Amino acid sequence: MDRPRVWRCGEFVLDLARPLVMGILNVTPDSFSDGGSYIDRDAAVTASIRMLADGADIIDVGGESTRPGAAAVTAVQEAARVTGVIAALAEQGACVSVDTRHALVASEALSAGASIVNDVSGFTDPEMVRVAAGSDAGLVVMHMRGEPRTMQEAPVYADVVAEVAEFLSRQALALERAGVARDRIAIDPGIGFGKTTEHNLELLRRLPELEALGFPVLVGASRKRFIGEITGVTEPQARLAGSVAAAFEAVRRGAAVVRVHDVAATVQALAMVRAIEGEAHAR
Ligand code: HH2
Repeated sequence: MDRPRVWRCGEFVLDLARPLVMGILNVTPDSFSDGGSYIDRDAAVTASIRMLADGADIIDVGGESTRPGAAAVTAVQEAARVTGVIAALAEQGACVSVDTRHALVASEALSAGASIVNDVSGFTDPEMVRVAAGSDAGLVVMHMRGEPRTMQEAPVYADVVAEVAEFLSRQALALERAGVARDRIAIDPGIGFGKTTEHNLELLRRLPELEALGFPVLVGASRKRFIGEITGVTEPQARLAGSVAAAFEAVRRGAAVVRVHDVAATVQALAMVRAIEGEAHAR
């Protein structure tokens, strides 16, 4: 299957000739690595503008922590957290993604100017599919085993890559059947969502098998627990080098988009890699 050249996300046609960087903005009080910092709207907007200046292509705004064991918030609370920030960023011309599992939040975020719906439950909710089909937004279909609260309870797979690939192609097909154009869909193995360290490593190692499904592949490994387990670095903010290495290896194996906390360092690393590989220096 040909590698997709663009990812259509609302008014944005994102060129996939070089890897894209999605900067993470958590407007939550309890996210695992930066929770609490951006609960204030102005601080959230300032942090996002910084990420854009550092070279982020997309800002992913989330109002619910999906960290293992995180407490649930209502969709109304979640929408209230994200819509103001999304509107402010969209007004600045940014390509904004909303990280949500809730159709109500997705719908309000799109009205506020979001161009992408990033659904960690992989569009398994028919209401979410309906919202997606009624928009022209880009969509991220992510694989998660179970629920955030329980997902790390001894996940078992016969073949993690085959099971993730099967789920992602099934969900992408369901979106296409609902009327979503294929070039709006990206897929994501969901690093850390109901997976052990070994599962995460295998997914990264065998990423070309997901790329072969013919959709842009998004990978979010930044600061995650498996990096801590491998390196012994317990503080998420101190996992920069491990996160950059994971982003680099993901891109080398075909990832089209990397979702990261540390935009400047990731952009710098990817620019070096491209230059050494002989591609244009400019990003
Ligand atoms: N990971 C997290 C949240 N959303 N979305 C996609 N598409 N892929 C991911 O790997 C992914 C995601 C978890 O990280 P983070 O947002 O930093 O933390 P929290 O879940 O605590 O908000």
